[in-house]
Formats: sequence, C-alpha cells, structure tokens
Amino acid sequence: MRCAVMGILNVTPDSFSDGGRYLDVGRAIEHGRMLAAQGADVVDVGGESSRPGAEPVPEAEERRRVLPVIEALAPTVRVSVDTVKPEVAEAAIAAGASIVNDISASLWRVAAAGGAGWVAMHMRGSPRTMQQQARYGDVVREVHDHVLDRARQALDAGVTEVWVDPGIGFAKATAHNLALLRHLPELVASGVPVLVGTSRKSFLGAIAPAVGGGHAPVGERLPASVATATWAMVAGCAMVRVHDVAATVQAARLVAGPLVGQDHDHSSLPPGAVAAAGGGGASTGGQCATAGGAGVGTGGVR
Ligand code: HH2
Repeated sequence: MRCAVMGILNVTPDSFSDGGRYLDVGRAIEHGRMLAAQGADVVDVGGESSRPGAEPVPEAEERRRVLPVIEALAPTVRVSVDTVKPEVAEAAIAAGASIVNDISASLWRVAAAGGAGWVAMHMRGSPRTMQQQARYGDVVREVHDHVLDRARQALDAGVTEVWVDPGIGFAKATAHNLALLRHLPELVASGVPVLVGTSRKSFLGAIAPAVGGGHAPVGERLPASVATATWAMVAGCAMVRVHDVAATVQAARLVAGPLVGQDHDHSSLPPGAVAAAGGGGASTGGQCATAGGAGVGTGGVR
C-alpha cells in the first residue's frame, strides 16, 4: 500500500503559503473536494495559521471557519482538524472529523473521548514564540522522546489511532529540520505511524535556492517539497502532509509499486481506513501505509 497523503486545506487569511485563498467557505469546500479527487487520503482542515509569529484566532472564529467545511467534506473523504483548541477539536469531531491533528501534542483526551485518531506533533511554546526556542542539545533524541512519550500517554488513555510527527519548522532551525529528516527511520522503528510535513516550508527555500540563486520563494518550492516527501516515504513514514496532492500521490505510487519491484498500482486508501501499521517500512524500502490499521497500540512505544 502506498504512503498516505494528507492534503492541506487552510481556511485562514494568513497561512504562509495559501493564506486568504480558501477563507470563503464555498471555495474551501471546492478545494477540499479537489484534493480528494487528486488522491488525498485525508483532508486536513485548519482555521488558525501556525506559521512562525502567527497570532492566535478566537475560538468562535476558528469554529466558524472550519465546521461548515468539515461537515461538507466528511461524507466523502476522511477529514482531520488542525487545531490546538479542545473545544474546536470536540466540535470538529461532532461535525465529522476523525483525526485531531494537534501541533501542541496535548489534546489526546479529546481524541479519546470522541473516538478519533490523534497526531502528536513536536513544537515548543506557541507559533508566536517558538523560533526563540530552537535550541537543542540532541535534537533527534529530544524530539523523538517527546512525541513518543505523548503517544504512550494517548495509547494509555484509550486513543486507538496515534501518529507522531517531528514538527518540521516548529521551533527548529534548518540544521534541526535536516537532522530530523535524516533520522526519520529511527522514529519509524518505534512502531508508531509517522506523519511528516515539509510542504513549501521556508527551510526548503534556503537549501534548494531559486534558479539564479537566493532563497526560493514559496511558489518555487514544489520540487523540494516532493523530494522531501519522497525521502520520508522511503524512510518508512506512513503519511505526508502536503499542499501539492497530485504530484505527491504520483511520487507515493512510484515508491510503493514500481520502485520496489511491484508491477501493479496501489490505489488510495478508502475514507476511514487510514490507520497505518507501524514499523516495517524503513527496512523494506519504503512501503509506508500498510492496510488494516493494526499498528497503533502494538508498536515499540509501549
Ligand atoms: N505544519 C503546519 C501546520 N500543521 N501539522 C502537522 N501534523 N505537521 C506539520 O508539519 C504541520 C501541521 C504548517 O503548514 P501550513 O498549514 O501550510 O501553514 P500555516 O500554519 O501557516 O497555516
């Protein structure tokens, strides 16, 4: 089975790459449907930007942005909600979201109560202040320990689908992001399904400069985004979070099929079925999301 692809849908005025494009509910729903048609296994709906320096959004406004979009999309594609607010997560689950994508790694009780999956992402502080806290002794060990510790707490609290995410770009300098990408196989080896999001992030503009030199602007980061997503797939990650779904699905199909010697295409997972078995991927050449959802709760985190 190919690596699952989570399509990004930011219902915000200020997201770093698509801010303002899908603030209108109708346009957001249309874009979410397009991401699903392109092969997204999950559409990740967010109503608050988490770019460095972003200001928090009042709860009522965040609900107003995301709930109608989730309600419209959830009958036809699996939906996650990208939020750090427990009340928004609860309301999103009631509206049809089945994963809480939690960059604060603190909402596992909400996920447990609502019977939803949960993503534990690594960050320090809040988006407003996080880049001042990008100081580590051993970034790989500290980030892995943090997310696996949270995953263990969530599993103990009864969450049956837990994901971990190293939080690329969150309280991290470029060297930290690169170290975490380089060491993904160790996180995969924990047995907990790993999600990674590099899509269009600023560090890619620095390490893969624009033609003619200089920091590549956000619109010129597609090749680096697909390259790093593919890197994550080969490392055994179970899901990648991206803006450019069609290109990433193409890469995922290659990694899952022809490049590992299989002669047939592995189509996308059906809505509701993305729960990857952990482990295995890195050592078997990047077969990421294994069907059946047996992995969570049985992996190395316990
Ligand atoms: N990155 C962003 C937001 N949510 N969630 C997970 N699990 N992993 C990530 O790497 C991640 C995330 C930031 O990207 P984006 O949503 O495009 O931008 P913004 O926060 O400005 O809306």
